[in-house]
Amino acid sequence: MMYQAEIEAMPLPQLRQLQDARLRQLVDYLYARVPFYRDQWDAAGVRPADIRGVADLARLPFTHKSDLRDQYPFGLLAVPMEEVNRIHASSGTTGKPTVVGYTRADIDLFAEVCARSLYAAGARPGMKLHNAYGYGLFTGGLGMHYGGERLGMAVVPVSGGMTERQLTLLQDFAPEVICCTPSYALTLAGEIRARGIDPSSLAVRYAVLGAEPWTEAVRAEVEAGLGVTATNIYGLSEIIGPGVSQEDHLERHGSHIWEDHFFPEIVDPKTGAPLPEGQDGVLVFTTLTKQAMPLMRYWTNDITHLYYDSDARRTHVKMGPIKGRADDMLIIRGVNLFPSQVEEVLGEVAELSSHYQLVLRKKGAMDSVLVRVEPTETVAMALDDQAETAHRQWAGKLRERIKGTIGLSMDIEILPPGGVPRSTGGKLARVKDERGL
Ligand code: DLL
Repeated sequence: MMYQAEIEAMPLPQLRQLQDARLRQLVDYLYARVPFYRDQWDAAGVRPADIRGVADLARLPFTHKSDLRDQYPFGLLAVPMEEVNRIHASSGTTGKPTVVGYTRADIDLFAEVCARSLYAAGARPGMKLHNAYGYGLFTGGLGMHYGGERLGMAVVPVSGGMTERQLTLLQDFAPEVICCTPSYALTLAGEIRARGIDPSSLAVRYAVLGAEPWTEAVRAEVEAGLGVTATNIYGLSEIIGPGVSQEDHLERHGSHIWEDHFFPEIVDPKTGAPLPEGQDGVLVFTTLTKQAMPLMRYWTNDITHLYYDSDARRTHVKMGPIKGRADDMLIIRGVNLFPSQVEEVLGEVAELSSHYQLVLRKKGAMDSVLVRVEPTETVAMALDDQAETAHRQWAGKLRERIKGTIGLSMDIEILPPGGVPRSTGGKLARVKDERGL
């Protein structure tokens, strides 16, 4: 499976026709098969025939994560269990996990969009894929595994963790492509450096990073530290897993949403009203071709914007980086704060690395934010006895920039290299809440 121009570069009017036809089928399918949707649409006074195409989508209610929880575990399945081939689940921070079922055709689709994504990331048939996403209920491991196989790669199912062994395999198996979380790519880059391994001695050339938000500063650090071109892959279990959108390795600006299968909308986080191209809001997806558990207007909670890029080699709409999740948003002394905003500012202070942690505390009645950061190793090594002065300077610089761009005064703590918690393979929690709420 290679680049499919007839799909990926399909003229937009044709793409809309395809989406409209698929949506009409989906509406009939869900209405006939899933009581949750039938009841929801009946209550909203919308009949399947009212939905003639994606332009009518806004007439239908959203599906929220809470709906998946209410229907736990299998209430949203549109097929009998005999037709289900696989079940994944994502563990929320609270309560029951979110369950997703796949038919054989869904698994096939999952492999296809992951193969398409890997190809866009630079992977080619015949290359080896070091797959360091976790295997298990998490969709990252198995999703990328099937995608790599579909593309014709030799997949090494490493899974997360056991960094020592990962380094051995990277050296000995000489994979050209690695996929993992961006925070774990930083861990690997740090360990490679600590062992004095020259990144250019490794065969790895492409890194496909996702499952958590990351920034251009992290990209630069991973690219230098591993000797790769790093691209973004986005997805979520409810929609399918990884492979919902992917950056092109030559463009590296915005991730194409594979909208022949996943129709995106951006809506106002408060009112749910559709927002125009370019405006930040909540990303909402409708799965156009899934069988086992198709979702209508699924509210992802992820904040980003959509845009069409006429310079791109593909026509499918692009999404910007995820700014944060609507439920990650902190309100500190009345100011809305996404952790990623701090990460952005951090990227502007050259002496400091991309590793950071936010600690929330109470200072009297007020919330305070402590930013824990560390200098890059090169900078730290060159310091000698000047450390204290340098630390004070960097802390001052960072504090000022944060105040200037975000509008909040934060406390800064500079730790020695390695002082900030590292990813061990899974998703990394950047915020430590010590407020005891
Ligand atoms: O994280 C699927 C995945 C696996 C994507 C491997 C990419 C690579 P969930 O565990 O259900 O699925 O978590 C989905 O993770 O709603 C976002 O908040 C976040 N997320 C995923 N990819 C990105 C990304 C997988 N590239 C949730 N940038 C999503 C920012 C991401 N956030």
